[in-house]
Order: sequence, then C-alpha cells, then structure tokens
Amino acid sequence: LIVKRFKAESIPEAVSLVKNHFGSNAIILETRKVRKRGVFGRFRRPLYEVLAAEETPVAKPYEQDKKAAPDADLSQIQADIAEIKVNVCQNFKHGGEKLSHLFKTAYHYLVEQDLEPDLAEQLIGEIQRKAKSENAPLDVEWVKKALHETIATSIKCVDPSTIGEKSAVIPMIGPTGVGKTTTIAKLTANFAMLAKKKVGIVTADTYRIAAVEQLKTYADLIGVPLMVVYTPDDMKKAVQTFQDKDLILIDTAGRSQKHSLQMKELKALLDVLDHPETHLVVSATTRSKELINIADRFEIISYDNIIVSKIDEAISYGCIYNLGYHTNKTVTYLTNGQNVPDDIEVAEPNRIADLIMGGRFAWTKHKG
Ligand SMILES: Nc1nc2c(ncn2[C@@H]2O[C@H](COP(=O)(O)OP(=O)(O)O)[C@@H](O)[C@H]2O)c(=O)[nH]1
Ligand SMILES: [Mg+2]
Repeated sequence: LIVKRFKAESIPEAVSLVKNHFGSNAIILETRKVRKRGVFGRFRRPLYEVLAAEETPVAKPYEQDKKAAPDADLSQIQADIAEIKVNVCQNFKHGGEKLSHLFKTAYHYLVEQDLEPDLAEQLIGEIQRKAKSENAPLDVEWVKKALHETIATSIKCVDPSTIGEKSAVIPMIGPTGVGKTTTIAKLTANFAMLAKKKVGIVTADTYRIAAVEQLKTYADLIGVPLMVVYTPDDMKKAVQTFQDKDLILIDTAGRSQKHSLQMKELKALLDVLDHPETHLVVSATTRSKELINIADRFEIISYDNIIVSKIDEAISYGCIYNLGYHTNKTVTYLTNGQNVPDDIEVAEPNRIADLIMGGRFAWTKHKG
C-alpha cells in the first residue's frame, strides 16, 4: 500500500493533487487543517493536508456510492467526504481550530473597516481572553457582540450633560474644509435655540471674505452676535465683550498641519484664552495615517476633544478607533451631513461601535 501526504489551500485542490498522483482510484485516509508557522500564522490562510493511498478492496463503499449516483463525479464525492471529515474534526476533536477561524474572520473584518492591523490584533486578543474566561459559545454572534463591547469600552466620549459646562470658550481648529464653520453653526443653533443658552460667535477666519460672510449669515439667522478678530488682542477683547454669554464658539481658519508658520499664528491667537475647551475637527473620510499626523501636529495648540465630521460620506469607521487610541482624546460630536442644525450628534461609544461593527462583510462566507 502506497501512502502519501498532499498539501493545498483547499480540500478540492488537495483532492485533485491526489487524483493526479494516484488516479481516480485513490482513497482518502485522513484530512486535516494545518497552520502555517510565523508570528502571524494564526491570521494566514490555512493549509489542508490530505493523506491518501491507492485503492484497495476496502474502498468498496465509494464504488457503491458511484453506482447509486451515476452522474456524480468520484473526486467530488471524495472532496465532500474529506470536507465532512475536516468539519467533524473542527467541531469535536479540535475545538481550537474552529475558534481560530472565527477570530481570523473577525480580524479580517476589522482590518476591512480600516482599523490598524496592530489594533485589530490587540482587540482580537482581548476578545479571545474574554471568550476563554467566560467560556463563551463560539459563534459569529458572540464574537460580534464581544467586539462591539470591547470597542465601545475603549473609546472615550464626553458625557453629553456636561457639554458646554466645563468651559464657556470653545475654539474649533483643524484642516481646511472639514466642516468647522458648519459645525459651529449647528452647535450655535442647538445651544441657542434648543438649549436656550446665550451664545456668542467669534471668527478668526479672516483670510477669505466668504468665510466671514458664511458665519455671519448663520449668526443673523439664529440671532446671535458675531465678532471678527484679526489679532490676539482682538481675541481678548471679543471674549471680554461676550463675558455675559454661556458659551463662546470660536471659528478659526483651516490650517495645514504641515505649515508650521500658520500653526504658530493660530497658537498665538488662542493662547490668550483662559482655559479654552478646544476641539479639533477632522473628517471621517481622511485616511488614518493623515488623521493621526493631523492630530499630532495640532498638539502644539493643545486640545482635549475631537469632532469627527462627514461620517455620512465615509464608508468605514475604523479611523475613529485608530484616532481615539493614538490620541487618547475625547470624541465629543459626530457630524453626518450638510444640514444646519440637524446633522450633528453627540458622540457615544455605542454609536461608534455600531458604525464600526455595522460594515458590510460576509462573516459566514469569509474563508482564509
Ligand atoms: N457631507 C457632509 N458635508 C459636510 C459636513 N460638515 C460640513 N460639510 C460640508 O463641507 C464643506 C466645508 O465645510 P466648512 O464648514 O466650510 O469647513 P471648514 O473649512 O472646516 O470651516 C461644506 O460644503 C459643508 O457643507 C458633514 O458632516 N457631512
Ligand atoms: Mg470655515
């Protein structure tokens, strides 16, 4: 009896190797899933190993099957049997194999949602430990729920009831075109009209006339005063003028984080403020690498909060997790459209986890 091992990336592939070697009379003795070695071995494609031999009289059952279903291709039947054997092994003999497949699928899902691979691996590690300690039923639903929970507990958001209470002075900083001015308009409308707070708006975006006019239009519509500032002294005066306000929202010109002179000017303008609650506004459609660079470079102005804009335009939300992880800042608002004042929401960990876990991905079909 000649016995030989065949390795391939799928069972049908391995079986066809067997067939090429032994002809269609080969019999499959054993099938197993083997893992490749290496640090990331658990996330690589699996290999299947088939132990096969040339047919002996013991292999009769296969012939009977063939007679019963004359049209069925022998190698297909062999592949099916081999696959069944693998599944049986996974489900009963090596529980660990099934587990690793699930976690691998989850890892691929997270990376697909643009989570940094390192962070995705870390999250998977965490839910693997959770699975062990809770002796959890290892199915897709459990893994999704555990990921959701873990993501939600690792994202810092602000308690909505404290917004606008910590500080009365809220500057918005960030790159151009991310939605700073629109967000100020939305917040002004919400605070002034719904929360009945006394709001004043200051704009330091004097580079484009249109920018001042854009905000002036909103201020007039909502019925709140607007002051335009050019210098740090103007800024001081504006804040003094608005002393009686519950809330002062400050718009700034979009700055490129790579332009250090612009950044220094902005810093000088905001340095005169007493305990400002500075918010960095970034767009969810920006790649994670740039987002983290932006977040780092704006550190010279020192800010504690992040607003993520344009979540309506983004197709994945892992960047919010990456950003939160790297900066350890609080995410305060998400904006989800151009409409003032409606398209803004208070950021909540569960909502962000919903966004990340709600991506389109075939969990059950995903292989390797
Ligand atoms: N789709 C979408 N567009 C937005 C959002 N926020 C702002 N915008 C649009 O982005 C563009 C730039 O907004 P603007 O507030 O002027 O950005 P700024 O340069 O940071 O002040 C405008 O066309 C806004 O209507 C949002 O959440 N979703
Ligand atoms: Mg603007």
